[in-house]
Amino acid sequence: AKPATSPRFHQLHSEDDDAVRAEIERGLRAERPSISPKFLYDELGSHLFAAITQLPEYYPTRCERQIVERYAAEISRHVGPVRSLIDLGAGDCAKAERLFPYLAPAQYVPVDISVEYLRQAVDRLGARYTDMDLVAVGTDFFETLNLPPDVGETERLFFYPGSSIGNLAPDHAAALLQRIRGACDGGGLLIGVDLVKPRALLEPAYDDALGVTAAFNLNTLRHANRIIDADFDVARWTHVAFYNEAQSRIEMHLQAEADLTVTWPRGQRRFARGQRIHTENSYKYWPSTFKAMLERAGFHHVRYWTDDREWFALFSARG
Ligand code: AVI
Repeated sequence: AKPATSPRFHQLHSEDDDAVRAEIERGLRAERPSISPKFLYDELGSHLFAAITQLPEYYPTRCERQIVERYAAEISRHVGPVRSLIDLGAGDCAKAERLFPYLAPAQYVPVDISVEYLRQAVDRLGARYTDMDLVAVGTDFFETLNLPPDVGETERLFFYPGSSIGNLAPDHAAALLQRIRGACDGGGLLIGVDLVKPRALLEPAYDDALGVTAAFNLNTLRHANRIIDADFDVARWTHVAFYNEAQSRIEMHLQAEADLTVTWPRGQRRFARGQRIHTENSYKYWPSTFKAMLERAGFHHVRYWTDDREWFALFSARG
């Protein structure tokens, strides 16, 4: 039964400000400058990403939704009984909510780096699903998957939709899968994965005609300005996105449109015209490669479903 105190909010981990500043400064000073993709998601960045998911060019969200709508009953049979649904990077919780009628979890555990961002969504869910135990967890699950003791230990299903796994380099993705496997203890994993496809389909999804993805990428510079008190002039940088076929990944960069000097209290960096800051990779997988990765992480009974065009896959695996 649902405890009287649901929903509950746990903030287990938040990075300290100095570490965040140091990480950005290190990336800017590097020979091949980069800013981690996590800095795409300040408040405006999260709204811009939500707008991206509505663009005609950005197919992953729609493909995944089609798979869930079409195969929900089959997926839930494969997944088996679910007591705790643990949603990694839950955001507004909308994707998991679509599964509630099929999986009927007794407990829903949205996990995100910031509980604050989750709070509104979870309060809304609490009013709608009065019998469900809601436990929101603020933790960086790339670092650790220690969950609070009130998260049920049996019949756990981890849910990691949207192909967010694609934003990790394959060795980090494999390490995260292993960590999930270790935490699911007889339960399972439901995970969305974007598939390899021709460049002509991939590139517009990351360089749309309205320029929403460009704004999403460029907003990183504003975010960096706020964090390290730098003076990036966003107007002098442009968004670059291309498919690196050899590595099966979309790369996003920001390119200096003139010789520029960027200054912040503890440092400075010159960028030559045309020089780039790498901001994101988005890996695309062959189904067989991803299945092998899941099996190497210790998962078994791996199955996947795709949309009509076989652009996106939703994998289910037992842990
Ligand atoms: C969140 N992640 C799966 C998105 C992707 O497709 O890699 C982020 C994104 N970057 C540009 N557009 C969307």
